[in-house]
Amino acid sequence: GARRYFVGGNWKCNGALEFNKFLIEDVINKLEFDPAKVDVIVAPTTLHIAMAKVMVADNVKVASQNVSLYGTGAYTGEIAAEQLTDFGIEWVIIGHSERRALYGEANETVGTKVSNALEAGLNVILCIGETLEQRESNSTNDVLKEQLDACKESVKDWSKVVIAYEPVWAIGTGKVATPEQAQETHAYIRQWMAENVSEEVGAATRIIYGGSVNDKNCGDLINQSEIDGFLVGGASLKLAFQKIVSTAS
Ligand code: G2H
Repeated sequence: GARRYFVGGNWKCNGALEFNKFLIEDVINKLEFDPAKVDVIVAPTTLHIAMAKVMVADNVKVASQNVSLYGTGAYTGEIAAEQLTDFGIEWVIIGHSERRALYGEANETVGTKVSNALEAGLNVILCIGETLEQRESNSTNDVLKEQLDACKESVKDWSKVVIAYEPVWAIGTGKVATPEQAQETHAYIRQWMAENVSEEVGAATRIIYGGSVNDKNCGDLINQSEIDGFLVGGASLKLAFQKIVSTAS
């Protein structure tokens, strides 16, 4: 496609020293891809970022799954954006539906995190998506619009942002969006960008799909013109990740 593909592995709260060693040595470091055609990112737990950073091959970047809403200071348990950049981390996932649903991250919080992360020099994987109830009541585009509107003022340079469309009903459920559903929704997101930012930015921004992507369904999804890659959860913990990356390269 016109845009460089992007595949992220979101390990969520999975992994341990032995398992990560296997995953990095036998899956990640054996990936075959052309870095000119696809960006490959892995996001271990915060605890395991350091080990992953030392161990992964040069062509793979390590991302954080989250970032503090605040800077450095008296914020027990948090990691600030400038600490991630200081550590050499280039990417952060913000607004994942699990953080929105389980940790109360509202749209405004996501917007502030995006702003802080970009100001600190991080690149952002911004996650948006609707619930099943919202899809069934035909409010998908309204929900996405609200999520995007909340980040509009946060972003000065959209080349630092990848949008991950992750329908909540497809996350970890084995119920993947059809290629047509994803294509249609990605097209709406691109339309939002054209109307709210510019045509050029709309055409250039990577929009990736997430939600039960695996080695079986990735081929049909990547064939859609609006799908620029994937954010992969469960399947990023398996050999299947190799197939997914090679499909998008
Ligand atoms: C969606 C995705 C990764 P999974 O959350 O962000 O996870 O592929 O397990 O649905």
